[in-house]
Amino acid sequence: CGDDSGDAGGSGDDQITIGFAQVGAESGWRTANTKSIQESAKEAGVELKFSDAQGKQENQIKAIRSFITQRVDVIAFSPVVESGWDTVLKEAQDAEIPVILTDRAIDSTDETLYESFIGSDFVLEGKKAGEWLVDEYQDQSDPVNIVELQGTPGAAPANDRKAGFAEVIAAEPKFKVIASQTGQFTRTDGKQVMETFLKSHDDIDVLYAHNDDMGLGAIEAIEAAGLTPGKDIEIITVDAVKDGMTALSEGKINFIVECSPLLGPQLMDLAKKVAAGESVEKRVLTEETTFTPEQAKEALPERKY
Ligand code: GYE
Repeated sequence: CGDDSGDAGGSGDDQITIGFAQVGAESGWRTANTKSIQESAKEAGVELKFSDAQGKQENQIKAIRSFITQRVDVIAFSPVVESGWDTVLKEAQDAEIPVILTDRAIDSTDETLYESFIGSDFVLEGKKAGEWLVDEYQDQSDPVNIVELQGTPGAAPANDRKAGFAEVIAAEPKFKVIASQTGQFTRTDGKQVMETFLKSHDDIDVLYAHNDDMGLGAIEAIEAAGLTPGKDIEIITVDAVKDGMTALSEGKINFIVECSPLLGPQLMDLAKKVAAGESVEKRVLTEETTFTPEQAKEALPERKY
């Protein structure tokens, strides 16, 4: 595309170019999300310029600036963290390139900086995790000691999953979060941080991990400490990727709140509309469910990611 020096990106036909700045490859969720975006771009006949920021905001900002220079039709990205986007998004706006937030939100007060935000309600996910816990321990009056593995500091899903969970369990003082630290949404950090939790606390009842990968890493640490995950320590995670669902079906995880990474088809749809100057919904919510071990067993054979 773009042999005409006058119009590098927005050619007259309906082929559009999307510049997508991805967070990185920190988790199974992210891998499935990348695959969904790449495959659906191909299916939709969209040219995709894909950049992997390796977890760094500065790399995402660089990628967005390069998409502006290349004059793509639409910029989409999944913000590593919530804050610090106004300047670069203003640059996109000045260049008249529409932006679609994918998966994660930003905390800017200027809503004109993006056309649409497609993704999950992370506060709701945290609440669902909390509600399961309240129900699970309804007959117990003794304290319930919880440790929490948070996602990437400053990321919307980390902030919101923490907040939603905290709000629900605050209703009952028996629930105590005795330790809460980031595990960066990765298996390695999840394992490492769980090891330190286990060293400083011998009374952990529950682990709440903001994603499956950290939960899976923590399971290794729990087993290495001679404890049984899912029994000695009950585990709640978020995402419901295949490895998480497998651990759930084996009873090593007790409950998973689903967060769908399959945002590709909807993103292509939105991008085409936005590029054609059509108005789109400012907020597109992903539909999600929750899984118990029995439900995981049933869902696993059909699970695509
Ligand atoms: O839950 C986690 C990933 O932003 C919803 O990022 C996404 C989160 C997902 O690394 O596994």
